[in-house]
Amino acid sequence: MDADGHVPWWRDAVIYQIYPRSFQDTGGDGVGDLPGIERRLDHLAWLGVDAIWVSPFYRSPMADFGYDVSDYCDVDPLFGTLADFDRLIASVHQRGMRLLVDWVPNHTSDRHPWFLDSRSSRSSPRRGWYHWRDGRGDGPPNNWRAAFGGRAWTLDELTGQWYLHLFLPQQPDLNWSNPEVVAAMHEVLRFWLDRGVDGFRIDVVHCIGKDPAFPDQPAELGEIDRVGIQNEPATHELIRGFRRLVDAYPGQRTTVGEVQLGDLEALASFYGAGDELHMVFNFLPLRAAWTRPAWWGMIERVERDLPAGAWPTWVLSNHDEPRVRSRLGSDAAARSAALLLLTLRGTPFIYQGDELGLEDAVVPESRRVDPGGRDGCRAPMPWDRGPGHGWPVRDPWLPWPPQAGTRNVEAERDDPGSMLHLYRRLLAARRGSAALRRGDLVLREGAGDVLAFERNCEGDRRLVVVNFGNRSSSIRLEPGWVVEVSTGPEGDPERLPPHGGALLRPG
Ligand code: TEU
Repeated sequence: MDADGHVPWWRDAVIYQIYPRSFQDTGGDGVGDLPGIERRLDHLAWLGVDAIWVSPFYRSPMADFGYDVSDYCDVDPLFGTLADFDRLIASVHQRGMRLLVDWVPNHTSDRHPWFLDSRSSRSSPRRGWYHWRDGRGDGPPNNWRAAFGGRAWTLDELTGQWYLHLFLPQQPDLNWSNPEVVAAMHEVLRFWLDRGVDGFRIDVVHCIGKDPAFPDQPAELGEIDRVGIQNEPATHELIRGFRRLVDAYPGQRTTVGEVQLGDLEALASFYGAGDELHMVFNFLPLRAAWTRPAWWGMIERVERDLPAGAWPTWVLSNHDEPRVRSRLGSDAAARSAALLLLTLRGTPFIYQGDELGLEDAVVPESRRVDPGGRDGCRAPMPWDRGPGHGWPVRDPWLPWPPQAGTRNVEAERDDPGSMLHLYRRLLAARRGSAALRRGDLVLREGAGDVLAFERNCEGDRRLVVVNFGNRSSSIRLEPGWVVEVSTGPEGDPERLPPHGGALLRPG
Protein backbone atom coordinates (compact mmCIF):
# COMPACT_ATOMS: atom_id res chain seq x y z
CA MET A 1 0.00 0.00 0.00
CA ASP A 2 1.50 3.43 -0.86
CA ALA A 3 1.24 6.56 1.29
CA ASP A 4 -2.31 7.22 -0.02
CA GLY A 5 -3.38 3.65 0.66
CA HIS A 6 -3.32 2.78 -3.04
CA VAL A 7 -2.06 -0.61 -4.16
CA PRO A 8 0.93 0.20 -6.43
CA TRP A 9 0.32 -0.79 -10.09
CA TRP A 10 3.25 -3.20 -10.09
CA ARG A 11 1.66 -5.36 -7.38
CA ASP A 12 -1.36 -5.93 -9.61
CA ALA A 13 0.52 -6.18 -12.86
CA VAL A 14 1.74 -8.98 -15.10
CA ILE A 15 5.06 -7.96 -16.67
CA TYR A 16 6.25 -9.28 -20.04
CA GLN A 17 9.98 -9.56 -20.72
CA ILE A 18 11.17 -8.56 -24.19
CA TYR A 19 14.63 -9.57 -25.38
CA PRO A 20 14.88 -6.93 -28.13
CA ARG A 21 17.29 -8.78 -30.42
CA SER A 22 14.72 -11.57 -30.78
CA PHE A 23 11.29 -9.89 -30.67
CA GLN A 24 10.73 -8.23 -34.07
CA ASP A 25 13.12 -6.91 -36.71
CA THR A 26 12.06 -4.00 -38.91
CA GLY A 27 15.47 -3.02 -40.29
CA GLY A 28 16.04 -6.19 -42.32
CA ASP A 29 19.31 -7.05 -40.56
CA GLY A 30 17.90 -10.13 -38.84
CA VAL A 31 18.17 -8.51 -35.39
CA GLY A 32 15.14 -7.19 -33.51
CA ASP A 33 14.81 -3.47 -32.77
CA LEU A 34 12.75 -0.83 -30.93
CA PRO A 35 10.41 -0.04 -33.88
CA GLY A 36 9.79 -3.81 -33.97
CA ILE A 37 8.62 -3.77 -30.36
CA GLU A 38 6.31 -0.85 -31.11
CA ARG A 39 4.91 -2.72 -34.11
CA ARG A 40 3.91 -5.68 -31.91
CA LEU A 41 2.42 -3.81 -28.96
CA ASP A 42 -1.09 -4.75 -30.07
CA HIS A 43 -0.19 -8.42 -29.56
CA LEU A 44 0.71 -7.63 -25.95
CA ALA A 45 -2.41 -5.54 -25.42
CA TRP A 46 -4.53 -8.36 -26.89
CA LEU A 47 -2.73 -10.93 -24.73
CA GLY A 48 -3.53 -8.84 -21.67
CA VAL A 49 -0.20 -7.97 -20.05
CA ASP A 50 0.16 -4.74 -18.08
CA ALA A 51 3.79 -3.82 -18.58
CA ILE A 52 6.90 -4.71 -20.53
CA TRP A 53 10.50 -4.99 -19.38
CA VAL A 54 12.92 -4.47 -22.26
CA SER A 55 16.39 -6.00 -21.93
CA PRO A 56 19.31 -3.69 -22.82
CA PHE A 57 19.23 -1.70 -26.11
CA TYR A 58 21.95 0.82 -25.19
CA ARG A 59 25.15 1.48 -27.14
CA SER A 60 27.26 -1.64 -26.72
CA PRO A 61 30.04 -3.60 -28.50
CA MET A 62 27.69 -6.58 -27.81
CA ALA A 63 30.35 -8.78 -26.21
CA ASP A 64 27.51 -9.86 -23.86
CA PHE A 65 24.68 -8.81 -26.19
CA GLY A 66 23.98 -5.47 -24.56
CA TYR A 67 24.86 -6.25 -20.95
CA ASP A 68 28.19 -4.57 -21.74
CA VAL A 69 27.12 -0.94 -22.01
CA SER A 70 29.34 1.72 -23.60
CA ASP A 71 26.78 4.54 -23.31
CA TYR A 72 23.91 4.22 -20.82
CA CYS A 73 22.01 7.19 -22.23
CA ASP A 74 21.79 6.33 -25.91
CA VAL A 75 20.31 3.62 -28.09
CA ASP A 76 22.61 1.35 -30.10
CA PRO A 77 21.99 1.90 -33.85
CA LEU A 78 21.34 -1.85 -34.08
CA PHE A 79 18.15 -1.22 -32.08
CA GLY A 80 17.29 2.27 -33.37
CA THR A 81 17.45 5.76 -31.93
CA LEU A 82 16.39 7.72 -28.84
CA ALA A 83 13.54 9.07 -30.97
CA ASP A 84 12.45 5.44 -31.59
CA PHE A 85 12.53 4.90 -27.83
CA ASP A 86 10.41 8.01 -27.21
CA ARG A 87 7.87 6.80 -29.77
CA LEU A 88 7.85 3.36 -28.18
CA ILE A 89 7.20 4.57 -24.64
CA ALA A 90 4.49 6.96 -25.88
CA SER A 91 2.78 4.03 -27.66
CA VAL A 92 3.07 1.84 -24.57
CA HIS A 93 1.48 4.51 -22.37
CA GLN A 94 -1.22 5.22 -24.95
CA ARG A 95 -2.28 1.59 -24.52
CA GLY A 96 -2.43 2.00 -20.75
CA MET A 97 0.63 -0.19 -20.31
CA ARG A 98 3.94 0.53 -18.56
CA LEU A 99 7.58 0.15 -19.55
CA LEU A 100 10.59 -0.92 -17.51
CA VAL A 101 14.11 -0.69 -18.87
CA ASP A 102 17.16 -2.72 -17.86
CA TRP A 103 19.80 -0.94 -15.76
CA VAL A 104 23.26 -2.56 -15.61
CA PRO A 105 24.99 -0.96 -12.61
CA ASN A 106 27.65 -3.52 -11.72
CA HIS A 107 29.84 -3.19 -14.80
CA THR A 108 30.28 -1.21 -17.99
CA SER A 109 31.74 -2.21 -21.32
CA ASP A 110 35.54 -1.97 -21.57
CA ARG A 111 34.76 0.38 -24.51
CA HIS A 112 32.88 2.81 -22.26
CA PRO A 113 34.69 6.20 -22.20
CA TRP A 114 34.81 5.92 -18.39
CA PHE A 115 36.90 2.74 -18.60
CA LEU A 116 39.01 3.93 -21.52
CA ASP A 117 39.89 6.92 -19.34
CA SER A 118 40.40 4.79 -16.23
CA ARG A 119 42.83 2.36 -17.91
CA SER A 120 44.76 5.18 -19.64
CA SER A 121 47.06 5.72 -16.63
CA ARG A 122 47.36 5.09 -12.91
CA SER A 123 46.81 8.84 -12.39
CA SER A 124 43.69 9.02 -14.55
CA PRO A 125 40.92 11.03 -12.82
CA ARG A 126 38.67 7.99 -13.31
CA ARG A 127 41.19 5.40 -12.06
CA GLY A 128 39.08 5.01 -8.94
CA TRP A 129 35.93 4.42 -10.94
CA TYR A 130 36.92 0.79 -11.35
CA HIS A 131 38.71 -1.79 -9.19
CA TRP A 132 42.45 -1.79 -9.95
CA ARG A 133 44.87 -3.79 -7.81
CA ASP A 134 48.43 -5.01 -7.90
CA GLY A 135 48.74 -8.74 -8.42
CA ARG A 136 50.18 -11.31 -6.01
CA GLY A 137 53.48 -12.26 -7.58
CA ASP A 138 52.63 -12.98 -11.22
CA GLY A 139 49.07 -13.88 -10.30
CA PRO A 140 45.80 -11.99 -9.80
CA PRO A 141 44.97 -10.15 -6.52
CA ASN A 142 42.71 -13.02 -5.33
CA ASN A 143 41.11 -16.32 -6.37
CA TRP A 144 37.75 -15.00 -7.52
CA ARG A 145 36.18 -16.71 -10.56
CA ALA A 146 34.22 -14.95 -13.28
CA ALA A 147 30.65 -15.99 -14.24
CA PHE A 148 31.49 -17.22 -17.73
CA GLY A 149 34.59 -19.02 -16.53
CA GLY A 150 38.16 -18.04 -15.83
CA ARG A 151 39.62 -15.52 -13.44
CA ALA A 152 37.68 -12.46 -12.34
CA TRP A 153 40.76 -10.29 -12.90
CA THR A 154 42.67 -9.25 -16.04
CA LEU A 155 46.16 -7.77 -16.09
CA ASP A 156 46.40 -4.49 -17.98
CA GLU A 157 49.88 -4.41 -19.54
CA LEU A 158 49.88 -0.62 -19.94
CA THR A 159 49.63 0.18 -16.23
CA GLY A 160 50.76 -3.19 -14.86
CA GLN A 161 47.72 -3.57 -12.64
CA TRP A 162 44.78 -5.99 -12.65
CA TYR A 163 41.15 -4.90 -13.00
CA LEU A 164 38.10 -6.77 -11.64
CA HIS A 165 35.33 -8.20 -13.87
CA LEU A 166 32.79 -10.62 -12.38
CA PHE A 167 31.69 -11.38 -15.96
CA LEU A 168 33.72 -10.99 -19.18
CA PRO A 169 37.02 -9.07 -19.32
CA GLN A 170 35.02 -6.78 -21.62
CA GLN A 171 32.77 -6.01 -18.60
CA PRO A 172 34.93 -4.25 -15.95
CA ASP A 173 33.19 -3.76 -12.59
CA LEU A 174 32.43 -0.23 -11.47
CA ASN A 175 33.69 0.88 -8.05
CA TRP A 176 30.49 1.82 -6.21
CA SER A 177 32.38 2.96 -3.11
CA ASN A 178 33.40 6.00 -5.18
CA PRO A 179 30.82 8.82 -4.80
CA GLU A 180 31.55 10.00 -8.35
CA VAL A 181 30.42 6.63 -9.67
CA VAL A 182 27.28 6.75 -7.53
CA ALA A 183 26.50 10.25 -8.83
CA ALA A 184 27.12 9.30 -12.46
CA MET A 185 24.93 6.20 -12.25
CA HIS A 186 22.18 8.10 -10.48
CA GLU A 187 22.28 10.51 -13.43
CA VAL A 188 21.59 7.53 -15.70
CA LEU A 189 18.49 6.65 -13.66
CA ARG A 190 17.26 10.26 -13.88
CA PHE A 191 17.90 10.28 -17.65
CA TRP A 192 15.41 7.42 -18.21
CA LEU A 193 12.97 8.46 -15.45
CA ASP A 194 12.80 11.91 -17.05
CA ARG A 195 11.99 10.08 -20.33
CA GLY A 196 9.00 8.53 -18.63
CA VAL A 197 10.08 4.96 -17.82
CA ASP A 198 7.97 3.31 -15.14
CA GLY A 199 10.85 1.49 -13.56
CA PHE A 200 13.97 -0.60 -13.81
CA ARG A 201 14.98 -4.21 -13.91
CA ILE A 202 18.34 -4.06 -12.18
CA ASP A 203 21.07 -6.41 -13.36
CA VAL A 204 23.01 -8.44 -10.72
CA VAL A 205 22.34 -5.71 -8.18
CA HIS A 206 23.66 -7.87 -5.32
CA CYS A 207 27.18 -7.57 -6.77
CA ILE A 208 27.75 -3.77 -6.71
CA GLY A 209 29.21 -3.46 -3.20
CA LYS A 210 32.71 -4.91 -2.78
CA ASP A 211 35.03 -5.51 0.18
CA PRO A 212 38.01 -3.26 -0.78
CA ALA A 213 40.38 -5.81 0.77
CA PHE A 214 39.22 -8.31 -1.88
CA PRO A 215 39.94 -11.31 0.35
CA ASP A 216 40.26 -14.74 -1.27
CA GLN A 217 37.04 -16.71 -1.20
CA PRO A 218 37.29 -19.74 1.11
CA ALA A 219 39.01 -22.70 -0.56
CA GLU A 220 35.88 -24.84 -0.19
CA LEU A 221 34.12 -22.28 -2.41
CA GLY A 222 37.09 -22.20 -4.79
CA GLU A 223 35.53 -22.78 -8.21
CA ILE A 224 32.11 -21.19 -7.55
CA ASP A 225 31.85 -18.02 -9.63
CA ARG A 226 31.78 -14.90 -7.49
CA VAL A 227 28.37 -13.79 -8.78
CA GLY A 228 26.71 -16.62 -6.87
CA ILE A 229 28.12 -15.56 -3.50
CA GLN A 230 28.86 -11.82 -3.70
CA ASN A 231 26.78 -10.14 -0.96
CA GLU A 232 28.45 -7.19 0.80
CA PRO A 233 26.61 -5.16 3.48
CA ALA A 234 27.62 -1.97 1.60
CA THR A 235 25.34 -2.99 -1.26
CA HIS A 236 22.23 -2.43 0.84
CA GLU A 237 23.01 1.24 1.58
CA LEU A 238 23.68 1.76 -2.14
CA ILE A 239 20.29 0.24 -2.97
CA ARG A 240 18.59 2.46 -0.40
CA GLY A 241 20.23 5.36 -2.25
CA PHE A 242 18.68 4.64 -5.60
CA ARG A 243 15.39 3.57 -4.02
CA ARG A 244 15.07 7.09 -2.58
CA LEU A 245 15.84 8.54 -6.02
CA VAL A 246 13.22 6.40 -7.79
CA ASP A 247 10.57 6.99 -5.12
CA ALA A 248 11.03 10.74 -5.46
CA TYR A 249 9.51 10.51 -8.94
CA PRO A 250 5.70 10.65 -9.32
CA GLY A 251 3.74 7.75 -10.77
CA GLN A 252 4.83 4.82 -8.57
CA ARG A 253 8.06 4.07 -10.46
CA THR A 254 9.36 0.66 -9.48
CA THR A 255 12.44 -1.56 -9.34
CA VAL A 256 12.91 -5.32 -9.64
CA GLY A 257 16.32 -6.66 -8.78
CA GLU A 258 18.17 -9.64 -10.22
CA VAL A 259 19.79 -11.29 -7.19
CA GLN A 260 21.62 -14.50 -8.15
CA LEU A 261 21.95 -15.77 -4.58
CA GLY A 262 20.37 -19.23 -4.36
CA ASP A 263 18.68 -19.05 -1.01
CA LEU A 264 15.45 -17.24 -0.30
CA GLU A 265 16.68 -15.70 2.95
CA ALA A 266 19.52 -13.88 1.21
CA LEU A 267 17.15 -12.84 -1.56
CA ALA A 268 14.62 -11.54 0.98
CA SER A 269 17.22 -9.23 2.52
CA PHE A 270 17.18 -7.13 -0.65
CA TYR A 271 13.71 -5.85 0.17
CA GLY A 272 15.27 -4.27 3.27
CA ALA A 273 12.65 -2.77 5.56
CA GLY A 274 10.62 -1.70 2.53
CA ASP A 275 13.39 0.81 1.78
CA GLU A 276 15.41 -1.24 -0.72
CA LEU A 277 14.08 -3.01 -3.86
CA HIS A 278 10.35 -2.86 -4.62
CA MET A 279 10.61 -6.42 -5.98
CA VAL A 280 13.30 -9.08 -6.14
CA PHE A 281 13.32 -11.82 -8.77
CA ASN A 282 12.55 -15.24 -7.29
CA PHE A 283 14.41 -17.68 -9.55
CA LEU A 284 13.49 -20.77 -7.51
CA PRO A 285 10.95 -21.96 -10.15
CA LEU A 286 13.78 -21.98 -12.72
CA ARG A 287 15.51 -24.69 -10.72
CA ALA A 288 12.55 -26.49 -9.12
CA ALA A 289 11.72 -30.07 -10.11
CA TRP A 290 8.23 -30.54 -11.54
CA THR A 291 6.93 -32.40 -8.52
CA ARG A 292 4.27 -31.60 -5.92
CA PRO A 293 6.73 -31.62 -2.99
CA ALA A 294 9.14 -29.28 -4.77
CA TRP A 295 6.46 -26.72 -5.67
CA TRP A 296 4.61 -27.05 -2.36
CA GLY A 297 7.88 -26.42 -0.51
CA MET A 298 8.80 -23.46 -2.69
CA ILE A 299 5.39 -21.77 -2.36
CA GLU A 300 5.35 -22.42 1.37
CA ARG A 301 8.81 -20.87 1.81
CA VAL A 302 7.90 -17.79 -0.25
CA GLU A 303 4.74 -17.31 1.78
CA ARG A 304 6.61 -17.87 5.08
CA ASP A 305 10.11 -16.45 4.65
CA LEU A 306 9.63 -13.18 2.80
CA PRO A 307 9.46 -10.24 5.23
CA ALA A 308 6.04 -8.69 5.84
CA GLY A 309 5.21 -6.30 3.04
CA ALA A 310 7.76 -7.85 0.66
CA TRP A 311 5.86 -8.49 -2.58
CA PRO A 312 6.85 -11.79 -4.23
CA THR A 313 7.66 -12.31 -7.90
CA TRP A 314 7.36 -15.41 -10.09
CA VAL A 315 9.41 -16.29 -13.17
CA LEU A 316 9.37 -19.43 -15.34
CA SER A 317 11.88 -18.41 -18.01
CA ASN A 318 14.19 -15.61 -19.07
CA HIS A 319 17.03 -14.89 -21.54
CA ASP A 320 19.62 -16.66 -19.34
CA GLU A 321 17.98 -20.03 -18.70
CA PRO A 322 16.46 -22.90 -20.71
CA ARG A 323 12.75 -22.18 -21.39
CA VAL A 324 10.11 -23.75 -19.12
CA ARG A 325 8.66 -25.83 -22.01
CA SER A 326 12.13 -27.30 -22.64
CA ARG A 327 12.87 -27.87 -18.96
CA LEU A 328 9.54 -29.58 -18.20
CA GLY A 329 9.49 -31.56 -21.45
CA SER A 330 5.72 -31.59 -22.06
CA ASP A 331 2.99 -29.21 -23.16
CA ALA A 332 0.73 -30.42 -20.34
CA ALA A 333 3.28 -29.57 -17.66
CA ALA A 334 4.13 -26.21 -19.29
CA ARG A 335 0.41 -25.36 -19.37
CA SER A 336 0.05 -26.09 -15.66
CA ALA A 337 3.21 -24.10 -14.95
CA ALA A 338 1.51 -21.16 -16.70
CA LEU A 339 -1.53 -21.67 -14.46
CA LEU A 340 0.70 -21.50 -11.37
CA LEU A 341 2.65 -18.49 -12.69
CA LEU A 342 -0.55 -16.47 -13.17
CA THR A 343 -2.39 -17.52 -9.98
CA LEU A 344 0.29 -17.50 -7.27
CA ARG A 345 0.50 -14.48 -4.94
CA GLY A 346 2.97 -11.95 -6.37
CA THR A 347 3.91 -10.30 -9.64
CA PRO A 348 4.42 -12.74 -12.56
CA PHE A 349 6.99 -12.16 -15.30
CA ILE A 350 6.27 -13.79 -18.68
CA TYR A 351 9.28 -14.30 -20.96
CA GLN A 352 8.52 -13.57 -24.61
CA GLY A 353 7.51 -16.72 -26.47
CA ASP A 354 6.46 -18.69 -23.39
CA GLU A 355 2.90 -17.70 -24.28
CA LEU A 356 3.37 -19.79 -27.43
CA GLY A 357 4.88 -22.75 -25.55
CA LEU A 358 8.18 -22.26 -27.38
CA GLU A 359 11.08 -24.62 -26.75
CA ASP A 360 14.74 -23.63 -26.90
CA ALA A 361 16.17 -23.53 -30.40
CA VAL A 362 18.69 -26.19 -31.32
CA VAL A 363 21.73 -24.04 -32.16
CA PRO A 364 24.50 -25.72 -34.17
CA GLU A 365 28.06 -25.12 -32.96
CA SER A 366 28.74 -22.84 -35.93
CA ARG A 367 25.94 -20.46 -34.88
CA ARG A 368 26.59 -20.30 -31.16
CA VAL A 369 27.50 -16.76 -30.13
CA ASP A 370 26.75 -16.32 -26.41
CA PRO A 371 29.66 -16.53 -23.91
CA GLY A 372 27.33 -18.28 -21.44
CA GLY A 373 25.90 -20.81 -23.90
CA ARG A 374 22.42 -19.29 -23.60
CA ASP A 375 21.53 -18.97 -27.33
CA GLY A 376 18.74 -21.58 -27.25
CA CYS A 377 16.29 -19.54 -25.16
CA ARG A 378 17.01 -16.41 -27.23
CA ALA A 379 15.62 -17.69 -30.55
CA PRO A 380 13.57 -15.22 -32.62
CA MET A 381 9.86 -14.83 -31.92
CA PRO A 382 7.76 -16.43 -34.73
CA TRP A 383 4.76 -14.24 -35.55
CA ASP A 384 3.19 -16.11 -38.48
CA ARG A 385 3.31 -19.24 -40.61
CA GLY A 386 5.29 -17.54 -43.38
CA PRO A 387 8.88 -18.49 -44.31
CA GLY A 388 10.19 -15.50 -42.32
CA HIS A 389 7.60 -15.88 -39.56
CA GLY A 390 6.83 -12.17 -39.73
CA TRP A 391 10.47 -11.09 -39.87
CA PRO A 392 11.83 -9.32 -42.98
CA VAL A 393 14.52 -12.02 -43.29
CA ARG A 394 14.13 -15.80 -43.38
CA ASP A 395 17.28 -16.43 -41.31
CA PRO A 396 17.64 -14.05 -38.31
CA TRP A 397 20.67 -13.81 -36.01
CA LEU A 398 19.76 -17.11 -34.35
CA PRO A 399 17.86 -20.19 -35.64
CA TRP A 400 14.08 -20.36 -35.24
CA PRO A 401 12.69 -22.31 -32.29
CA PRO A 402 11.35 -25.85 -32.98
CA GLN A 403 8.01 -26.11 -34.84
CA ALA A 404 7.93 -22.39 -35.62
CA GLY A 405 5.55 -23.29 -38.46
CA THR A 406 2.83 -24.20 -35.95
CA ARG A 407 4.04 -22.49 -32.80
CA ASN A 408 3.64 -18.91 -33.92
CA VAL A 409 1.21 -16.14 -32.98
CA GLU A 410 -0.90 -16.41 -36.16
CA ALA A 411 -1.41 -20.19 -35.90
CA GLU A 412 -2.06 -20.18 -32.17
CA ARG A 413 -4.53 -17.28 -32.40
CA ASP A 414 -6.48 -19.45 -34.84
CA ASP A 415 -6.52 -22.34 -32.35
CA PRO A 416 -8.71 -21.72 -29.27
CA GLY A 417 -7.01 -24.67 -27.53
CA SER A 418 -3.52 -23.25 -27.99
CA MET A 419 -1.03 -22.26 -25.28
CA LEU A 420 -1.55 -18.64 -26.42
CA HIS A 421 -5.28 -18.71 -25.66
CA LEU A 422 -4.62 -20.43 -22.34
CA TYR A 423 -2.29 -17.54 -21.34
CA ARG A 424 -4.90 -15.03 -22.52
CA ARG A 425 -7.70 -16.73 -20.56
CA LEU A 426 -5.55 -16.89 -17.41
CA LEU A 427 -4.57 -13.22 -17.78
CA ALA A 428 -8.25 -12.26 -18.17
CA ALA A 429 -9.19 -14.35 -15.13
CA ARG A 430 -6.45 -12.66 -13.11
CA ARG A 431 -7.52 -9.18 -14.22
CA GLY A 432 -11.11 -10.01 -13.20
CA SER A 433 -10.27 -11.33 -9.73
CA ALA A 434 -9.02 -9.35 -6.73
CA ALA A 435 -8.29 -12.69 -5.08
CA LEU A 436 -5.80 -13.63 -7.80
CA ARG A 437 -4.21 -10.17 -7.94
CA ARG A 438 -4.08 -9.29 -4.24
CA GLY A 439 -5.56 -12.11 -2.15
CA ASP A 440 -3.80 -14.14 0.50
CA LEU A 441 -2.74 -17.64 -0.41
CA VAL A 442 -3.61 -20.72 1.60
CA LEU A 443 -2.07 -24.06 0.65
CA ARG A 444 -4.49 -26.94 1.06
CA GLU A 445 -3.35 -30.11 2.79
CA GLY A 446 -3.72 -33.14 0.57
CA ALA A 447 -1.77 -36.18 -0.49
CA GLY A 448 -0.78 -37.62 -3.82
CA ASP A 449 0.40 -35.58 -6.77
CA VAL A 450 -2.20 -32.84 -6.61
CA LEU A 451 -1.25 -29.44 -5.24
CA ALA A 452 -4.13 -27.12 -4.32
CA PHE A 453 -4.28 -23.63 -2.92
CA GLU A 454 -6.92 -21.00 -2.36
CA ARG A 455 -6.73 -17.27 -2.93
CA ASN A 456 -9.07 -14.97 -1.01
CA CYS A 457 -9.65 -11.23 -1.01
CA GLU A 458 -12.66 -9.41 0.43
CA GLY A 459 -15.05 -12.28 -0.33
CA ASP A 460 -13.60 -13.02 -3.74
CA ARG A 461 -12.33 -16.61 -3.77
CA ARG A 462 -10.44 -18.79 -6.23
CA LEU A 463 -9.12 -22.35 -6.00
CA VAL A 464 -6.20 -23.68 -8.03
CA VAL A 465 -5.47 -27.40 -8.48
CA VAL A 466 -2.54 -28.97 -10.36
CA ASN A 467 -1.75 -32.66 -10.86
CA PHE A 468 2.03 -33.15 -11.00
CA GLY A 469 1.64 -36.88 -11.61
CA ASN A 470 1.94 -38.99 -14.74
CA ARG A 471 -1.46 -40.54 -14.02
CA SER A 472 -4.91 -39.00 -13.74
CA SER A 473 -5.72 -38.01 -10.18
CA SER A 474 -8.97 -37.55 -8.32
CA ILE A 475 -9.64 -34.74 -5.88
CA ARG A 476 -12.66 -34.08 -3.68
CA LEU A 477 -14.05 -30.59 -4.08
CA GLU A 478 -16.67 -28.99 -1.84
CA PRO A 479 -19.89 -28.42 -3.76
CA GLY A 480 -20.19 -25.14 -5.63
CA TRP A 481 -16.78 -24.82 -7.28
CA VAL A 482 -16.90 -24.45 -11.09
CA VAL A 483 -14.02 -24.45 -13.58
CA GLU A 484 -13.06 -20.98 -14.76
CA VAL A 485 -9.97 -22.00 -16.73
CA SER A 486 -8.76 -25.53 -17.43
CA THR A 487 -5.27 -26.21 -18.75
CA GLY A 488 -6.68 -28.91 -21.00
CA PRO A 489 -9.98 -29.80 -22.62
CA GLU A 490 -12.74 -29.18 -20.04
CA GLY A 491 -13.37 -32.33 -18.09
CA ASP A 492 -14.54 -33.45 -14.67
CA PRO A 493 -12.90 -30.95 -12.26
CA GLU A 494 -12.55 -33.76 -9.73
CA ARG A 495 -10.53 -35.88 -12.16
CA LEU A 496 -7.32 -34.17 -13.29
CA PRO A 497 -5.43 -35.68 -16.25
CA PRO A 498 -1.65 -36.21 -15.96
CA HIS A 499 0.01 -32.81 -15.37
CA GLY A 500 -3.39 -31.18 -15.80
CA GLY A 501 -4.69 -28.27 -13.75
CA ALA A 502 -7.61 -25.94 -13.30
CA LEU A 503 -8.61 -22.58 -11.87
CA LEU A 504 -11.97 -22.75 -10.11
CA ARG A 505 -14.36 -20.15 -8.77
CA PRO A 506 -17.51 -20.38 -6.68
CA GLY A 507 -20.44 -21.29 -8.96
O1 TEU B 1 22.74 -12.36 -15.49
C1 TEU B 1 23.43 -12.63 -14.32
C2 TEU B 1 23.79 -14.04 -14.21
O2 TEU B 1 24.16 -14.45 -13.19
C3 TEU B 1 23.69 -14.88 -15.37
O3 TEU B 1 24.58 -14.46 -16.26
C4 TEU B 1 24.04 -16.30 -15.06
O4 TEU B 1 25.24 -16.39 -14.42
C5 TEU B 1 24.21 -17.03 -16.32
O5 TEU B 1 23.13 -16.79 -17.10
C6 TEU B 1 24.28 -18.48 -16.02
O6 TEU B 1 24.37 -19.11 -17.28
C7 TEU B 1 22.67 -11.00 -15.84
C8 TEU B 1 21.98 -10.89 -17.18
O7 TEU B 1 20.68 -11.40 -17.06
C9 TEU B 1 22.82 -11.70 -18.16
O8 TEU B 1 22.19 -11.78 -19.42
C10 TEU B 1 24.17 -11.03 -18.29
O9 TEU B 1 24.99 -11.82 -19.09
C11 TEU B 1 24.81 -10.86 -16.92
O10 TEU B 1 23.92 -10.38 -15.92
C12 TEU B 1 25.92 -9.84 -16.97
O11 TEU B 1 25.39 -8.56 -17.14
